[in-house]
Amino acid sequence: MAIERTLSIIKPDAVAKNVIGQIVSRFENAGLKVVAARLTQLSRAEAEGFYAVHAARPFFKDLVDFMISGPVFVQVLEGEGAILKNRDLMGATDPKKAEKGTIRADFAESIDANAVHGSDAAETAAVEIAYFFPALNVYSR
Ligand code: IDP
Repeated sequence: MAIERTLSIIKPDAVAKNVIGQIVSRFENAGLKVVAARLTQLSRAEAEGFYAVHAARPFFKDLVDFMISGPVFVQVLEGEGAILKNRDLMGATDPKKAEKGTIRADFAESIDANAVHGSDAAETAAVEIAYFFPALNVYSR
């Protein structure tokens, strides 16, 4: 399988719970490397831009309000099949439906506050990584 990069966000609910390290450990234990990372407070415009694909959805305003409710930890993960591996580690969007042992099953409360974001395909990963990290801030090894 090819070495890929994917964008991961630890959302405000998980940052507030002080579980950044526990979540990053799961990625590292699964063979993914953190090659860029930043704790940041998104502006409304940044959150709206990031989730622009969902702009017409009924939950868009709540999603943006939630994403700017506190700091988020944005990171680029690199490894074999990183995009799908990250999605598997995350679990389903709705934590009630997420498989046992996944990040969302263990750390998320609801479909709104669901602990993590992960790119869903190679094309979106490229766009999302570029959105948060200029190439010079990515450290492969
Ligand atoms: P994903 O994060 O699992 O890729 P998406 O369908 O891309 O899921 O949705 C983006 C985010 O929007 C979700 O993580 C969740 O926080 C929020 N969301 C998705 N569907 C709903 C919903 O039906 N109600 C409320 N929030 C939702």
